[in-house]
Amino acid sequence: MLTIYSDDHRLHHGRCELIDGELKPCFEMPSRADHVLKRVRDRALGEVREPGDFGMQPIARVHAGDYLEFLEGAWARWAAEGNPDGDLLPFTWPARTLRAVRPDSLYGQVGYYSFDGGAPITPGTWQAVYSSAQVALTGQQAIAQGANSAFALCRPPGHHAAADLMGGYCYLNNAAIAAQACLDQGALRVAILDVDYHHGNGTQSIFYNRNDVLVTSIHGDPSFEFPFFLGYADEVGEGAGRGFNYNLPLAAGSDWAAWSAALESACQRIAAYAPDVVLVSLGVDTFKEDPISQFKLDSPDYLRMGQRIAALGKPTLFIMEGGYAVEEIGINAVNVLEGFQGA
Ligand code: SS9
Ligand code: ZN
Repeated sequence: MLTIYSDDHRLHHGRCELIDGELKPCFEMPSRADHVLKRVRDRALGEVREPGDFGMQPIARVHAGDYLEFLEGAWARWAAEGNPDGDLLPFTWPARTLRAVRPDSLYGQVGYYSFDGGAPITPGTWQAVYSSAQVALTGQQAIAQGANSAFALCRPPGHHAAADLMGGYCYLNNAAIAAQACLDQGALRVAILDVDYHHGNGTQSIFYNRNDVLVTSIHGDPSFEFPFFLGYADEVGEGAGRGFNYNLPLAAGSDWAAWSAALESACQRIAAYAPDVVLVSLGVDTFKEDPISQFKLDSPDYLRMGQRIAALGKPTLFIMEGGYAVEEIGINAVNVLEGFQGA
């Protein structure tokens, strides 16, 4: 299987996140991608290729122009205002009772364009997220040219990013950008299977009123888990999109028995949809040792996950999302790919 990877991910290295009342080093760190790449090479999965550059056009098909302009320019504004020593982080959001009108100030705008305080902007964030989207688009191109599978080793991840919102370590929605590119190049139906431990709220919101992208997601129930405000089973899509969003929230402590039953259900829905291509938002934070998650999958389970996805029999693009048990992230992610290939 072809892997697409860019070193540019290193340019994004947030310093800290607020957790349990303390500032701790960001869980979403560059060594995550290093471990995955090393495992891809150790297992001789296949060629590792640099991304091409498809420019801003395919990104602007998914994200709002004003949001992209903000993201690209935010660090320069932060530095010009004389604050270059720390990451730019939001601390006020247009929540209920406040007006969701974009203010002129940088602090106002960083709150306006985010839904949590988990997406720091650093000097290299824009270049890193731009390249991460190009990694996904290069994987999409390989599939469009006839590959039966590819692995976009994206970092930063993307599934929490909506059309004009960052959050949950995500800035540009790599999976949504790749899905839209498939459609723009002639695919009629794209299915997204989001197996990250967290609900892919950004992906859901981008396609919520559309029937050309089926969004399915298996995740920790938002009644107890981030992102808390989206991801319930009764969110089935709206308008033309009604019936084309399928959430499978699971209880804390879910193991492979519970998880694989949800996977079976998601796969049956995907098969009934008869998509031209399947995009897998591949988070491995479902792992039993993940430091911020509460599922109980074990490393061999990821082989079975890949096997079941392969049984769909569709061209499949895997797009890296979360996974914070850094030592095991490579084993678990590549197990999915090897399970897919060996099936
Ligand atoms: C409190 C914990 C926030 C965000 C998790 C984002 C996962 C992306 N700082 N956790 S896959
Ligand atoms: Zn996650």
